[in-house]
Amino acid sequence: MPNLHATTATVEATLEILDRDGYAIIEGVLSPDEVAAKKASLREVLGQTPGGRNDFEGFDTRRVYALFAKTRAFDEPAVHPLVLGVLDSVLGNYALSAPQAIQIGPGETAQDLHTDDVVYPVARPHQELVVNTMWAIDDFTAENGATHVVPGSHKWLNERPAPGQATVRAIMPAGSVMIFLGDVFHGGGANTTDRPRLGVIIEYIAGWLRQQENQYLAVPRETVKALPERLQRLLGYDVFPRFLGVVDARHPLKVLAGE
Ligand SMILES: O=C(O)CCC(=O)C(=O)O
Repeated sequence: MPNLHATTATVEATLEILDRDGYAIIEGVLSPDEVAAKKASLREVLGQTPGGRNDFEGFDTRRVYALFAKTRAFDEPAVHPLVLGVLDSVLGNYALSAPQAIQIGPGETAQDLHTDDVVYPVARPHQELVVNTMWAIDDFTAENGATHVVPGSHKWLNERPAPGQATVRAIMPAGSVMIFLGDVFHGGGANTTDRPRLGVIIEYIAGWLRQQENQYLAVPRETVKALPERLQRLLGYDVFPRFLGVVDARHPLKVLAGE
């Protein structure tokens, strides 16, 4: 299946592919200038970020957690209309979970195949709980660690990836986004090149779930106050009808604004 392109991709076409394969790639969402600016915004913070602490994080991989505290470069991608159109349909009401930049360094080995909704102790099959987006800030190639995906595995019940499981690779030029369901098996690829591969994951969860990263502590309140309301809500300053998330019986946006 060829990748979609931002000039012609629709929410409906993306949903159809997501339903069938568990992931969909849309090329050309960010311009080369936007990609360069986003990469530049992460350069310094990546320089101060150590390698991973275990095999899953990747010893040769740098992960920038608490992303929305550290750069404003992903505020717009987080609310991209095509992505939100898909989220409206798949999750309905949603919040950001664990946004992070992932720079897979030379020499990194392939990550174990996993699902992102595994953090929630809910038996399969279940309604969609998580939708993730991987923004390619470098070209993703088979050699530099393009994400492995097991197409259709979002429909598995008890099946798990076999040793040597066949996968497809999320090969995509910088500026693309891969949208993938929380129950599809995937994992970062090995990087056999001499250059790092940078991607940014912006992950969303159903609005009634606990965010994987505690955004109330991850992003300083003064930073949140300066953000557009849509992003404030996505960071968790919202109410899932009717009462989830209230503060002293008030809407968190009002409390945030000091009203
Ligand atoms: O970096 C990638 O390609 C995927 C990483 C991933 O799935 C994860 O860290 O959970």
